[in-house]
Amino acid sequence: MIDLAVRGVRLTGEPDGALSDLLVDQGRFVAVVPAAAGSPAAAGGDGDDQAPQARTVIDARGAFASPPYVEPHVHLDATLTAGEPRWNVSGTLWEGIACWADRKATLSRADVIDRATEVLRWQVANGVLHVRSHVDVTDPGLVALDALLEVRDRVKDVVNLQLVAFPQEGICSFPGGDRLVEEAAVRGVDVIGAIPHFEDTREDGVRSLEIAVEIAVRHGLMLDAHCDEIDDEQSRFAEVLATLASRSGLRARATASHTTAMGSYNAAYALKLERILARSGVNLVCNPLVNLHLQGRLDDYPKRRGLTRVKETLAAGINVAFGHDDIMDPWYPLGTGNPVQVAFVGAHATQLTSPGEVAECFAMVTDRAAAVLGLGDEYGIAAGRPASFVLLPASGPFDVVRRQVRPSHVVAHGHLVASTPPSVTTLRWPGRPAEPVDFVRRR
Ligand code: 17E
Ligand code: FE2
Repeated sequence: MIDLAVRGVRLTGEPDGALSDLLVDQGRFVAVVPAAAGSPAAAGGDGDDQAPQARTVIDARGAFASPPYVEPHVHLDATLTAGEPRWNVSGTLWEGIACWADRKATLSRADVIDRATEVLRWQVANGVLHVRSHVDVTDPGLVALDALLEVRDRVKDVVNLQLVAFPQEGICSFPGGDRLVEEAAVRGVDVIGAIPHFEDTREDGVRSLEIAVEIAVRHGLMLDAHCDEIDDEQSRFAEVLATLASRSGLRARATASHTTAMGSYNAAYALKLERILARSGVNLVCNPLVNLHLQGRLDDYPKRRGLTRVKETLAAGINVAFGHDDIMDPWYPLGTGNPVQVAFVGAHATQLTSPGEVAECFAMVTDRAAAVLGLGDEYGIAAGRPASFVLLPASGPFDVVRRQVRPSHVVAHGHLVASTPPSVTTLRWPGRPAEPVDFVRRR
């Protein structure tokens, strides 16, 4: 008797109609097998003999089973503070940082725990079971850091939370910035951050990356820097990050987030940079919702999109993921923490719109984001791995993104943690009987 059997799922890459069963025990997949004939076998039920008995059976009815969504970039310390103490009227990154500095002064541990937990609940309901959150450590009290360390522990049975020591106001430009990042490493963050384009000088920007890499290596941590998040084509810290990642050995354990200036570089420099990035093995994270909103604010027309070069960097063999970045905070007033919206908008914004490219956008919120977090064998649908997955009533990744399909089931370590019944729209077309519409093209 095993804990859970999921009967009749479609796995990515399988030919149409080939269904599988997922067998789960003690929180891990024990086998992924061709679907057993006959109806689902519940404990004590009358299923066929070859199918092992399970305490719980989910009849997937041909739903697409995917590893869970992975959120590679969000700011849970600031989430749900939009409008506090004032709204970001200009819509720039810089006014957002100023609004946040005011709000940061009023933070309490309970306030951070309450907001972060609320958004993690939304994320899990959307099928996200791995989250990398930045937390601003340019606060001598480290209030948000201590709160999120507690949240990380409280939620660990459901969602795997990685924390990045993010020096929002700079490592060199903020008094004691380097000591605060070091202290965050000692208190137990998973990843070291930086923000070189915000430092007062180019030299401080370079120095801040050197400090961040040194702390990461010394503590055995990963690195994820906000890097070149500005419409200034002169902002060129990605080359520094990639080179330090190569020389320090961090490589794929390092990530350059945002890199929006890449959308403004000339072609000659972009080609040079793509080679440096590819050789280094670093990851990129593009945040299409937020950078479409923040960037280009000072442009007349034509207005830049303000995103990194996603299509070109993917083609150069660089791992790129999509992140949400913000959910209702000083930098972005919208959002529900749903990665399918990120993939959908990302497809448009980066012009990844052929069927294969739309499927790639799905990978950028699942497998590619998992690689950013370094999840390795702790991610994916295969025997021995954690039984964490989503069922999507869709034919595959392209269909999920096109129709913005919600997961019907979210399973974390073998436990059903969220379920969504299908929503049905009934069309009453003149002269026809009332009929359901699901936006699937069948002819
Ligand atoms: N801080 C920053 O520097 N950049 C961002 N996109 C956000 C916070 C959300
Ligand atoms: Fe960010």
